Amino acid sequence: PQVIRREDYQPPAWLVPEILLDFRLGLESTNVTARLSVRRNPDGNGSATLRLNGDQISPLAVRVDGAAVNDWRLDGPDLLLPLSGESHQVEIETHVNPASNSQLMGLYASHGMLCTQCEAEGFRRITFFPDRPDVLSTYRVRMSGDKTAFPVLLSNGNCESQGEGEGGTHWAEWHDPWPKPSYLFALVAGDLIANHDTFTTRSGRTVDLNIWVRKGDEERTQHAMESLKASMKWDEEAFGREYDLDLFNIVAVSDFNMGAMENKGLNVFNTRYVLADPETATDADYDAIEGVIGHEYFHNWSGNRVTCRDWFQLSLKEGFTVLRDQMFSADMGSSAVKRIEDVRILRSAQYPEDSGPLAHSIRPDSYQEISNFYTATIYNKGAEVIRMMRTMAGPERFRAGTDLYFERHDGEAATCEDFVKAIEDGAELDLGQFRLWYSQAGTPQVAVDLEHSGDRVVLKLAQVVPPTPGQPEKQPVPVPLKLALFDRETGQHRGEELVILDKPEQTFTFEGYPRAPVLSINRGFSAPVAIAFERPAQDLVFLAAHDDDPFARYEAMQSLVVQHLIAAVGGSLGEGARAVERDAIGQAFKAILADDSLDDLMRGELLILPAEGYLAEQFLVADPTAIHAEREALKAWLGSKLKDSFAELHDRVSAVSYSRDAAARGARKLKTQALVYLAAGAPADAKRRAIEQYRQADNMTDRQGALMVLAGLEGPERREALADYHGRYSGNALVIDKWFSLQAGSLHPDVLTHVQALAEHPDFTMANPNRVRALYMALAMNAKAFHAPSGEGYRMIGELIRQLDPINPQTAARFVPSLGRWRRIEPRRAAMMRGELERIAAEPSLSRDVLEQVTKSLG
Ligand code: BAL
Ligand code: ZN
Repeated sequence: PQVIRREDYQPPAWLVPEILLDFRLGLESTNVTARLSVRRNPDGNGSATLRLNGDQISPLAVRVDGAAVNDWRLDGPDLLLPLSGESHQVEIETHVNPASNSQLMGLYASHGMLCTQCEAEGFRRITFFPDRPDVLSTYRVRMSGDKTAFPVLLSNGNCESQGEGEGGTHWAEWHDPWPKPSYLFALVAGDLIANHDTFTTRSGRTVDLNIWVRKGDEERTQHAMESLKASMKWDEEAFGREYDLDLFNIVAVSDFNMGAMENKGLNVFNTRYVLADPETATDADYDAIEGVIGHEYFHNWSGNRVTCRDWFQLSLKEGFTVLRDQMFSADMGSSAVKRIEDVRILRSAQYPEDSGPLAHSIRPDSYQEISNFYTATIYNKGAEVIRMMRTMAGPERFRAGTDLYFERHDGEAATCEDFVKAIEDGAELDLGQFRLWYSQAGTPQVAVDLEHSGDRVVLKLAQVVPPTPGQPEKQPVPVPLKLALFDRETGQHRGEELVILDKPEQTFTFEGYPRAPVLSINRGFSAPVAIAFERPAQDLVFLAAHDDDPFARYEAMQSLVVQHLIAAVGGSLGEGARAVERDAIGQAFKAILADDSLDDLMRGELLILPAEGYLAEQFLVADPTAIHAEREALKAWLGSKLKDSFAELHDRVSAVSYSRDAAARGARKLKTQALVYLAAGAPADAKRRAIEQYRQADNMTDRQGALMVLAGLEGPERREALADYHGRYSGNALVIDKWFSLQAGSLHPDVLTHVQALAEHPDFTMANPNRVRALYMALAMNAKAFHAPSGEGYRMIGELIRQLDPINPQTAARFVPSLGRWRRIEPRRAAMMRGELERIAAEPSLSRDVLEQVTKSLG
């Protein structure tokens, strides 16, 4: 397969300032005529040949300046057209069958509607075009189709005219005044209904807002609409960015590869990030909707007005936009809890990527299939890297930097380097060495040592950036670390400091400390690094109780538990030491349960045990069964030791009635957490409570929490609750997705048998990515089932990848990393995981998506 390299970038030889698209729509047959105004690029290589990318399409007709031509040729999937002059009108006709498009890239059919997904390279499955993000065009789109099947016809920009056609058809013409790359093109046609509202921008313009859904779903769009209006207001205030069209449309689609897509003026969303009401959506669903609506809206500036020069710059728009959506959600709710959640995602999804065979820097150097690079590294580590610039500059200077970035590059296809330079100039920050964060992969490891003598504290820091595939040697990066030194008697510190570790080893000295202080470091998670700091459990207990930085408090709890579980799994813990350490953890839990100064949302964070994936990361070679067993044993010990406290907690929060305010959401979070600990330590009481919680539930958070606990237990109550839930919500695809996930992700010993049966269930389909992920991603993330000693979990995921690849390669490839971590798993299982990858690699025709991931994972 061809490897695309960043260093090979060449400006396009031809530009396309304008394009006119004419769609004659049909579910099984759509004809597309594209008229391109092309102009030779003065900065291009002067080639007289216009290269138009295609993918599984063929030209029905090619015309240049109105005359049919036949001197074009195909170069693989691309069309090459010789052109003699400086500018021409090129017209091409193509034909597509949306109903047979199971890849869900390009133009496809979903439940009788037509929609598009073009990022990254889907536009070339619709028509021939220079399908690269640095070719910006203004779009006029005409579409016509059956009025009954497609009463609503949408594209980017504004609808300029519409009318009736012959034979029960109608048509509409849309115009988007803002030049954009082809990946931001969108078209939707279907029988949809809108939740309509308006937003008045800070300059006084009224923007029409529509959220389009299938009939019957409109009642569940209000939260999305509120989130959209809040996003529009927030971007004006936080980044000075105002919306730039008179219309903003969102369409919800149930068959969708991604979460959502930021097409200019016409965002297309996976239904799961639009539809919510208390009966069917959990609090986490509500939060996710707010975050994704914000994310896509914020792309209007960070992505659309300033786009990417090439796909190696993907983090330019994604990292920055994730940071913006994180800041937005933090401002809308609890910033402390949001920060903790963001770090948890980074550690569970990105750290394993950074230490595995698919590790890549946030600005990669090469790829085979760009769809494989929509990763936690590009998105979440990308956001952390930009967040570090903000930490070093401070909010005001950072804002000056982003203002300068938007001003300099508005209307352009920019690079990550352009962004860094704008922040450097606007925020007056030297980012010379900092650029290494863009080019080097791997999570920096920072070793911490603290010495105290007399009045002096000496902090010794050392960093190593570990080798990653293709990058054996690394240089030290600047690591901004916020820290505080606590007096262990008063529980106070003298103010937070920011130190920058930018050498392999560095020492920082602090005077005036007659008592050895307790160090709180990487406060607020100021740098995306792994800290190694061995210290007494009592210091962690102290910070868990006293740290005034909420993230640091959470981190102290996590470290306390991680230190204990590493020792327990490693077999280095005698019974005496185990009892002492468990006691320290139990004391810390008790203090958190009793601390009146905590709100329940934050209390919930402090009571979460570190994820198994994060624990596995602490070992060079992990034994997932041992990690699972020790973690469950600790959970059971806590559940039994503190059963009265958890029962009391469950009683207290069960009395709080449903509302969307923070107190009630905190109560619901703790309700299920208390159940989870009780299920591990006092199962009979937990079962009774879970049944009661399920029966009394007037919202999905409570019902799902109870069902999750019941799904892990034996007995008829489990079957009854699962059957009740399925019957209650049959027909609601998003809730049935949860029904699949809960079973595949459960603690029940027979999960693998359940998953096998669920794959045969009439509600299961390989055609819907949400349903596939609901069943199989839940299994791949269920460490106990996935890593079952028989290897059956690996076989099921391997078989899924082989079966799904011909249907939807993009989604299939997302499952490869779970098997790809074989080198970090104990040898017997590693051999079985590797065996599955080899079986996939032996398939006669693999997609580029899966082939790239499998080859790199085996390499
Ligand atoms: N651009 C793809 C979807 C997203 O990140 O918003
Ligand atoms: Zn995005």
